Amino acid sequence: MSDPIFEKILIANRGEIALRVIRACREMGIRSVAVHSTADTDAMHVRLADESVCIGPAPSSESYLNKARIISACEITGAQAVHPGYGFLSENAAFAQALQDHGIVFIGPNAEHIRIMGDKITAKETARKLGIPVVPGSDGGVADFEAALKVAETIGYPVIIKATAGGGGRGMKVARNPEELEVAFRTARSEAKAAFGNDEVYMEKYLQRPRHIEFQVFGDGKGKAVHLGERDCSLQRRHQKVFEEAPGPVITDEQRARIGKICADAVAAINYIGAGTIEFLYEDGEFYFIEMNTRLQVEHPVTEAIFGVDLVREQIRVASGLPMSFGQDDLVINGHAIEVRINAEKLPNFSPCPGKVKTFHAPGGLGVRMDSALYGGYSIPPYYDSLIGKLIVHGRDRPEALARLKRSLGELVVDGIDTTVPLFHALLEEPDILTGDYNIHWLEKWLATRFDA
Ligand code: MV4
Repeated sequence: MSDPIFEKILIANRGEIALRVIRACREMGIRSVAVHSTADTDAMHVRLADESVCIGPAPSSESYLNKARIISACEITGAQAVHPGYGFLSENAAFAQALQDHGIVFIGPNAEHIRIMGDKITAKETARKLGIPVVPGSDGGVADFEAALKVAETIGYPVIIKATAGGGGRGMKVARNPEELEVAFRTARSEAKAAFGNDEVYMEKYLQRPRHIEFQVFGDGKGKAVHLGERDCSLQRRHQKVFEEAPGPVITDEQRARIGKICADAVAAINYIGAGTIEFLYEDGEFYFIEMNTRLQVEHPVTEAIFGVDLVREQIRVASGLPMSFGQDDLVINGHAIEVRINAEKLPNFSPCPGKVKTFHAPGGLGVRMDSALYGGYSIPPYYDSLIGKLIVHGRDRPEALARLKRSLGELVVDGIDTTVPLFHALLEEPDILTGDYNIHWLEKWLATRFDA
């Protein structure tokens, strides 16, 4: 093996994340292959890649989610590896396995790690055994209402019932007393069955006002791993993050070092390879594991900003067998970063608003990064996610990052469609946002009082 770096990588994704991966490839001297649906012939990722393959019609199920067509595209173009981005096939264990069976490298964790973390009970059990603090709750699945009552008596009300096959907030029910538990348990079961084809549910103590704090981890697949601190992603609407920042405004250096080491040691112990995120709920100074994501996340740029690392480059390095280019001692936080997600949506209802972009002007200047696949004259197709750009700002401290966010939002021009930009102008007038005093319920409460009162 003279040169372990791949010569050609296929990107099984679209939009800004496809550009993000193409850019890393170009800096590493690796050729890039875009795949696209017939609705994306004019998309920026197709233009920016070295070559492209049309893999099917507009619906994702027939294009970006079609494993066989993506593998065929690898064979046609001679791509040696696939970067899945986020969403689509990024956490699909069968896809990772199928690529391996075809001698193609999946740029991500191995199929077994994806599978373990995709099952929320197995994930929690694995986390607990690895020394990660977890939310008190049932040991595994809860078979019937009688068992649910016993668990609730042990951990105390309120409790939350979650679907084993769920995630992203779907299929959850809260109960504050035994009467509510009966309804919640049966509803959770039947909804889980309908939504995921699996009616297994588990229970946890319900945390009433937590923050969503997630730790970025990275492993070399050979027992070495690091953490890159946390992101606070508490500002969400219907389980969609809208504003993320790093470091977390209320997390201390001591907490970061302690929980970060627990996370890094855990992923090292399982020989985890590549990027991962360990999600916690944080309340009253305590961290409680809820899930692990085995992919690069949408909000990875805030971590890149404060640590000065290129996470996609590292993913490609370790997938090709090279060592990570940094160790824990090299990872020092510099300043503060904030990301806002700009969606093609019309306020106040966040209704998707695809259409033709007349003018697009991205902001710039010191500490400003705009990741977007938009261009003037582009027609946003109605088939995919409404994310059209991420504005990431970096400053020496949080107030500087906030000032830069306000300044750069003012420079951004997206004409022809509605976007969520006005939401961020309004948020930047809120004292709680300026001080960092928010939790997972803050945004929905604020939206309700502002728009529904
Ligand atoms: C919880 C919780 C409170 N207590 N678990 C929602 C998505 C999924 N990842 C986990 N979720 C929650 N789990 C316990 N034991 C509250 C939520 C939750 C939430 C979590 C993170 C970010 C936003 C949220 C919004 C509503 C509920």
